[in-house]
Amino acid sequence: MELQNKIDSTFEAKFGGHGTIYASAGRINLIGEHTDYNGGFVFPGAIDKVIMAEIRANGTDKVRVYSIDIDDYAEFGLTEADAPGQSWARYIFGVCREILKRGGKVEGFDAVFAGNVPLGAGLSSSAALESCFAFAMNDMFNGNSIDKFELARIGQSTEHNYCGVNCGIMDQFASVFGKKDHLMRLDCRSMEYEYFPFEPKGYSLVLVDSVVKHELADSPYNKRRASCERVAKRLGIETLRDATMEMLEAVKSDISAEDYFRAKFVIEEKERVLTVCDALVAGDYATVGRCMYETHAGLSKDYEVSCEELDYLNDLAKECGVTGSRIMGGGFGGCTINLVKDELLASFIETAKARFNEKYGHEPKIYEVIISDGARKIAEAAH
Ligand code: GAF
Repeated sequence: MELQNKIDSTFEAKFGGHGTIYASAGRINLIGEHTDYNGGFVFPGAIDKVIMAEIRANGTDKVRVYSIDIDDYAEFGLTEADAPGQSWARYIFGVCREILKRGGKVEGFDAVFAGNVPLGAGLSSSAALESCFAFAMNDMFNGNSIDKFELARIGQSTEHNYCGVNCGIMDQFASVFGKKDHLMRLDCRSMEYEYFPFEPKGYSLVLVDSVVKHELADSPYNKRRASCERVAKRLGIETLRDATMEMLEAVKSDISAEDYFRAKFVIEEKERVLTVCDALVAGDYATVGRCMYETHAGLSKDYEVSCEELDYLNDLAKECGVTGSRIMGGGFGGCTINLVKDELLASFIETAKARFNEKYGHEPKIYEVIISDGARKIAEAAH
């Protein structure tokens, strides 16, 4: 309620009156990293941390938007030439443009937004922002005629065309389709998905945020994707979804060592998602946890998207007897996701904080994972 009240009073102060309030969620991913753009499986869930926006049509062809968290204001038109300079505003501009390009309708509006999805933690604050505005534009100007998958694609295309990240569909899918107490297994080739109840008995999921973000030059995320696409091309297949280790070994001498290890990780990871889904249904948390550690090792050694701080957090988890732990999201900083027996939770958190602080001079942030709903309307304009 606190977030909603802050947004509502700021909207009133900036624009007068009230708009309609929408929200969309950040996400966790239990397993299936860097598999989405390879046509593989992912297993995310939306969380209780959101980006929330109050929005009202203003009868012009201009968008006027204020970000409370950044304390910055942007104003832009809706043609391609009107792209705003601020990077945060390009997410909103991109969503509007992608809807218009698809033949949808967007008119001028006033908006105020804020959120509690930690930035740079790998919890997809940008997908939450895109999904919040895509959902709102659909409701306000398109009579909810755009289907949910298209809303997710609008967010993804925004990343590709306006933010320079060639991401897969996982984050926007999770943000739009999230359902309280459920994880979702998505097949990123067929786009079939299934909800899995997530109520681990005797275990908790906890995120340990290193609060480091290694901004690496030359877009390492896009480079990982390019490696995978090169190997798929060499194998004569559309995506690595159809690759096996035997196929990869057969071309090993024709591809770079780097590309080989990238593809090896993806081939192994897509199998792990299926193993984890089955194990979860069977209540076999030991297998879930083992796969999480394997994913971390692969992301660190083969895919090379971890960093010293996250490897250290992973080692700490192992040392504390945590059932499963791994870096989560795109990598290069952010947090680990940990599956912890309830009786170990307090001591693990205490140890992780103290030891990380000793080594890196600051405590990691801890977030308990609460699986929640995705994009939604919070309150009508006349609230
Ligand atoms: C980022 C991307 F946006 C996702 O599409 C996905 O590839 C993820 O990294 C890695 O699994 O969050």
